[in-house]
Amino acid sequence: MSRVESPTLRDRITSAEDAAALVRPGDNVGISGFTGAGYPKAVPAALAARMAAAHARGEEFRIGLWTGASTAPDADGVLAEVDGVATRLPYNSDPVLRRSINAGEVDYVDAHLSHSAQQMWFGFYGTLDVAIVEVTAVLPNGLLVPSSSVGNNKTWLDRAEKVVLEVNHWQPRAFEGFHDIYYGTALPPHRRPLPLHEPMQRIGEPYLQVDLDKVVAVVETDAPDRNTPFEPPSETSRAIAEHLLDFLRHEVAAGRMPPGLLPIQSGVGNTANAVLAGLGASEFTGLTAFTEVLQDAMLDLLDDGTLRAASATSFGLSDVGVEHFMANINDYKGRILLRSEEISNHPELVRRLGIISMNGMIEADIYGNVNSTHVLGSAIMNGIGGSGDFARNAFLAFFLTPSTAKNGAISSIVPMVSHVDHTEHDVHVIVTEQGLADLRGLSPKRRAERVIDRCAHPDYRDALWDYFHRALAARPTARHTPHLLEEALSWHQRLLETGHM
Ligand code: 0RQ
Repeated sequence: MSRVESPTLRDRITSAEDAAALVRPGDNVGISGFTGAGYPKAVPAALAARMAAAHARGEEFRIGLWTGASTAPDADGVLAEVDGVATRLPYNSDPVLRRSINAGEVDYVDAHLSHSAQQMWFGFYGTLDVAIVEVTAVLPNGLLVPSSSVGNNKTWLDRAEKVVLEVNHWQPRAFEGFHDIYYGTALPPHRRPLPLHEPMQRIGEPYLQVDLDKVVAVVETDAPDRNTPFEPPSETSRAIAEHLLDFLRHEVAAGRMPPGLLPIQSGVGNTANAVLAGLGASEFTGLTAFTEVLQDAMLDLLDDGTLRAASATSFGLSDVGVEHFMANINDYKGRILLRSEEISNHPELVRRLGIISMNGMIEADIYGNVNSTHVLGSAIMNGIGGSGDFARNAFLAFFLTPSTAKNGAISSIVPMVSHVDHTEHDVHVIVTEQGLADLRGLSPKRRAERVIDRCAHPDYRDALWDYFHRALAARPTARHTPHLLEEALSWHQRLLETGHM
């Protein structure tokens, strides 16, 4: 049975190929999708086929591609493979597209996720020609039941000149009621405080709205989200989790946090997943999450009562996680809310709710600056994503990493990061499997001592102490944040020369 219940839109049901034909070379195209959930499954591939045919004829066919965050091989990947992406924002983790970005062939705008919608409204990105948005169903009155992510869909639907809807029968129809879409945002100087005081408060509506006159095509699909399997927690990630949990216990004992903690935000990836698993095995219970992505471990926490409820903008589940969610969907109703990313990541809300943020990183320097995005200062890994939205405004901002990368060939603690995403002012606690450095209230020199002592791997500790002491001795008039600039950079350069990178 068709899920397109609006008679007006039922008349516009068409094939993915016909829908893709509505996109023109040079268009800016805003698609749904966030961490492999809720992206359009059919039109991007059909568009890629058109692009390949155009390129074979010697014609240029590339687009500006805007999303919620990362998508999947059958969205970002297929378009990148045919060299169909000219510009991309605000976040990518697709390996094929990453290669094109790092080869200098794609202009990538790596933006704070909470900024992406408003920067579009401000007009910073130009016009949005086409939105291609996956939904679960279209109601008789034209309201849209969102799917497994919300991301920037509200903004893309609002602002695009033409809209293509993909109605995916694979998404559970019972998704209706899992979303809270806030339509009260305004541009400065007309902004008002966001009326959200609790992580699970509803401030919007369960549906996305679209001007039916703009909908040029509706495509029905039945295809799964891309589901990334998680590795079981390693010894390293378990040690990171243990340090972090001990610290939270300490904060509760010191009276700086209630026993039920404050709402948690967790980044994606295996380390973050291990921390959540550690929380599940701990004595903490009745917590809430105000986060971006609900990965498998969050479902486990909801199941065992560690988490009472979770607000996010997207799922990011493995096959097993999806199966479990679908089989028990009604038990999660009212305990999971998906919001637009401009709300899930909103600095005002992160500050008001007092979030505990926990994000991965590539490297940190001894003074507490964090690089989340670049290898050797130049090649992008993924992007800043929501890590800046949360860390900058969090009650407590953790950054987590194994103390070494590439099988021990590289220290994740360095004299000076090769790229800065989170400055020393935004980073509260650094955690590696070696230990945890609480940097709150410390001057740069005291931070350096603590980071080297607690977080660096023993193989690199002496070299870091040596650097710090020589930097301190080098210039008696520059001892606030002592550095030996050339040497700090050559630390990274050395890795290049030894062939590890
Ligand atoms: O690369 O797969 O090629 O070997 O970085 O590293 O150890 O698997 O760690 O999955 O936790 O990701 C920062 C990338 C960490 C992630 C980052 C290489 C390493 C490997 C991945 P290979 P791991 P994780 C909410 C929050 C920014 C966005 C964010 C991230 C790869 O956490 O993208 O926080 N964060 N969003 O080998 C060279 C080092 C390295 C290194 C790791 N020191 N030097 N390479 N790597 N450390 C979610 C969203 O916003 C959507």
